[in-house]
Amino acid sequence: MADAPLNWIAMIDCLSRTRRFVDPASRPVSFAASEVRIVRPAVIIRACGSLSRWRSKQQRRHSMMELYYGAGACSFVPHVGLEAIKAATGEGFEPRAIKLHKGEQHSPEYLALNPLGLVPLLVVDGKPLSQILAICDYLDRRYPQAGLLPADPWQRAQAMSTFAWMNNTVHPTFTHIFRPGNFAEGEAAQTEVKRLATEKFRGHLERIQVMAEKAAPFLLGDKLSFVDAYALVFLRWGGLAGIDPASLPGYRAYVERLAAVPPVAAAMAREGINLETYRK
Ligand SMILES: N[C@@H](CCC(=O)N[C@@H](CS)C(=O)NCC(=O)O)C(=O)O
Repeated sequence: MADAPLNWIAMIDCLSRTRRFVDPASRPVSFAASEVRIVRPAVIIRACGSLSRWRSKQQRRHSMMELYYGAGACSFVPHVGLEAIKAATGEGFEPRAIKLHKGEQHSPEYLALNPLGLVPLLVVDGKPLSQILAICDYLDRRYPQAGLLPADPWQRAQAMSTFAWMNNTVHPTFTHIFRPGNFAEGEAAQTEVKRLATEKFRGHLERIQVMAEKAAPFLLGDKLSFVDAYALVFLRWGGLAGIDPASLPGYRAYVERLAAVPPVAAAMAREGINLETYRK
């Protein structure tokens, strides 16, 4: 086949951006018109293909996501989200375990990243983002193809309403059980805080059970979402608070199904957690 006439300026521009052809450390290349050879289209196509592969690799390299999480903590919610994103898009993340029981969240290195001393923390290209709702909103907007929140504005608002209730009501109720010392002084007062919070927490779990009994198969319908991951966390926490999951059979059956869904199972395996947390 005869060589086709080509726009050689576009070709040189394309090639000069491709590492395979030009050493990035070298000075900019200049060409005299007489030095330019006409090249077959196939060569150009190969060069541009390799340029675009190199660019995607650079983009991935420049878009590193790290998740700081504690095993069994609320950070499980974005953890499941990131596993779902990995399954849907191939985009990976770096998991960074923080041992909450050893107080690693209060280390100077971690406080430099998150002065709140809490997990989860998502670090994107070195920039930290805290708060579950903000992290999950960011992940969903960046990777809508993972379907972690509904696209329809009204359905999304309904989902956010449940998600916000979980984050601002159910979650802090458990904090009163787990860390009563943050809310009252003296043993008797703390025991009372714990007792009252456990009662309220059970009420919240009963409300989630009503939702779980309608799950089809997930709380928001046919797609796994952040609220499913939160629901699993709460049933596990309930067990730690002495709430027998057998007393919430609809909720337990839904969580058992959920635990087998690949992104959920992957996050559980990494965190080394299971559903057997109940103790009297
Ligand atoms: N409002 C925060 C709550 C985060 C939070 O309470 N994280 C807990 C784990 S579930 C934590 O890091 N606790 C560490 C500590 O209390 O020292 C969010 O939405 O991210």
